[in-house]
Amino acid sequence: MEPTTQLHRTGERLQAATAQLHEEGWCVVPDVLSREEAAGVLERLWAAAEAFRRRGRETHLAQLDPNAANVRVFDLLDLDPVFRGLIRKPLALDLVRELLGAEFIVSNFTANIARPGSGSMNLHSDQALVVPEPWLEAWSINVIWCLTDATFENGATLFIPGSHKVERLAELGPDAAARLRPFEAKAGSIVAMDGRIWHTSGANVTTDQDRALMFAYYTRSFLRQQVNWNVALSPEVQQELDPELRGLLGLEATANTGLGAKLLAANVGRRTG
Ligand SMILES: O=C(O)CCC(=O)C(=O)O
Repeated sequence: MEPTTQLHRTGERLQAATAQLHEEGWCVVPDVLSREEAAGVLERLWAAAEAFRRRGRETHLAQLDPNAANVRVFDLLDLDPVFRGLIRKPLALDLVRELLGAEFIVSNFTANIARPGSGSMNLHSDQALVVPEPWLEAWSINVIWCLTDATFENGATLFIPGSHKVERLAELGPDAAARLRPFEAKAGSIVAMDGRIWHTSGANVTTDQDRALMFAYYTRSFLRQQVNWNVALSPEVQQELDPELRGLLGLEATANTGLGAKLLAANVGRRTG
């Protein structure tokens, strides 16, 4: 295929994906990484999990997962530059910008490897974790990096279609769990999920397949991040960050001034004289 045709097709695919993100609250973009690249990142993730444990941190969190078959890795951005590359991947940032607008920051970046025998966590929306109801607009988005295939059997994330329209907890209804559907995607795909979508991890009922996903969580820049990057990133890592990444992490000296700047520009009710 001619490179321009290929670009055109990629553009069309992305347009369809972003339209779906707006309408349905989620979309899957395949082949963001090749299978080989995804396998390479997965190798680095396992190394990061080891390094995380060497820091004395647990990869099983009983408050999140029913057993140790879920391997949780936090501190990704501190542990390996490969993750600092993924968090700012232009295509991921395009999807974020599409939903949240130009002003957003990185709230968190974590991994959950669901190994055979792992079970589901509690149903939640990521926006509900950081903003009290009502949830009227998309103020957050999760970009899920699939490092392995994600299937219903190996524990793909389960979500409730249409739940980005849920404004209050009481609207979820008693049959919420019965409405769950899997986000199935190939290794190397991105699943972009509006922060208001209600979801949970699936149970991995296979005997021999890991399901490895990484969750890059971005919010509007007026929301407090889940992680305080000033503390979570070592001084050495902070030293190497360029201004763009510092800005994305909310590490520049200025914070939470975006809405003020817009208000000033609107020049509302200025006294004349
Ligand atoms: O691992 C999954 O599929 C979902 C994880 C999740 O929603 C979370 O950790 O908040």
